[in-house]
Amino acid sequence: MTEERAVPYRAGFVAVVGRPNVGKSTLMNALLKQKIAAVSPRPQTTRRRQLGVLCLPDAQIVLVDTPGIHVPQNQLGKVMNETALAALADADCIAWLVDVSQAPTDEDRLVAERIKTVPGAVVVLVLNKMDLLSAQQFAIRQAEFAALLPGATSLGISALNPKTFEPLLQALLARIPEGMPFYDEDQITDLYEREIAADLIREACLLNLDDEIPHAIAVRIDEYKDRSETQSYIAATLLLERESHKGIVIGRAGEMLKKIGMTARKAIEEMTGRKIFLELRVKVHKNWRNDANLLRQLGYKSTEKDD
Ligand SMILES: Nc1nc2c(ncn2[C@@H]2O[C@H](COP(=O)(O)OP(=O)(O)OP(=O)(O)O)[C@@H](O)[C@H]2O)c(=O)[nH]1
Ligand SMILES: [Mg+2]
Repeated sequence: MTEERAVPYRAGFVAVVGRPNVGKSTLMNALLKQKIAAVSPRPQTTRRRQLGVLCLPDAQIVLVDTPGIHVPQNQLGKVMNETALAALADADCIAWLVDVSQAPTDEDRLVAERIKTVPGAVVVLVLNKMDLLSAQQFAIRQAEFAALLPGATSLGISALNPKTFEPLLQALLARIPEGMPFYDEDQITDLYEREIAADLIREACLLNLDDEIPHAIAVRIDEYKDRSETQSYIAATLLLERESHKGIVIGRAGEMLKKIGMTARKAIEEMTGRKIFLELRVKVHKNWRNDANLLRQLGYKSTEKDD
């Protein structure tokens, strides 16, 4: 017996793209009402593609969080950009996120140019952080950003305020095709818990360390064991790019590493709902951001074909 639906079911992929730090991961977490992606006040927090499966009564929107598109300084940056560009090409709809509290930057223009190269791209320009400016300033900025990609629908949101999400959801729903769901209702993301934990440890580095140092850190999970229904043990290594970073990351009498560990543990406990025992080690792997093999081992890769 087939079930009759008044509204046809819709399902599709929405690539969430934009320059770094505009709020892509914040928005994905907020739409899912669950923190699955690292977020920080610093650019280049996200390093890989991550799906967020949003199930609505008559639709499944598969959000694709991506690294911020930027001018790369190393192999890691190149891989991050390739990842974002591959997501652009594969999507049913592109949600181009910008920070409307700031004037368009060269990186925003770079993103617009990339989107223009996607044949038949369906784009919603999402002006995020509208909480930071007046309605009048918003209108001026909206016109400035819209001029970078003529023809795209644009709307304002604040990823910190779910009350602003309805017009965005309606715009996305109208732009994804009719079809069956791609994922089970209970699958929120495609990353394993251990991969999200690695990102949350990196998030803790970004929140506690200054300058360039956290950008030169990678996290490798060495062990991830459930000790019981309610407890897990995680051992992870922070890979640093230089010997001189070691002292800073460890800190006087190990204080900094302890602080990073505490921040990360809390975030992982919230994500898993379990008590976490976290052990962090530090190791130098010179120039790892240009080591293609290590980047692949760490899960930073541009396309599925690298698997
Ligand atoms: N005021 C305000 N801040 C926001 C909003 N959305 C995100 N933020 C903040 O912006 C910063 C960057 O957010 P992320 O979600 O990490 O940005 P991203 O675009 O994923 O950044 P990358 O992963 O580096 O590309 C964080 O400090 C967020 O709290 C918003 O709507 N309003
Ligand atoms: Mg991000």
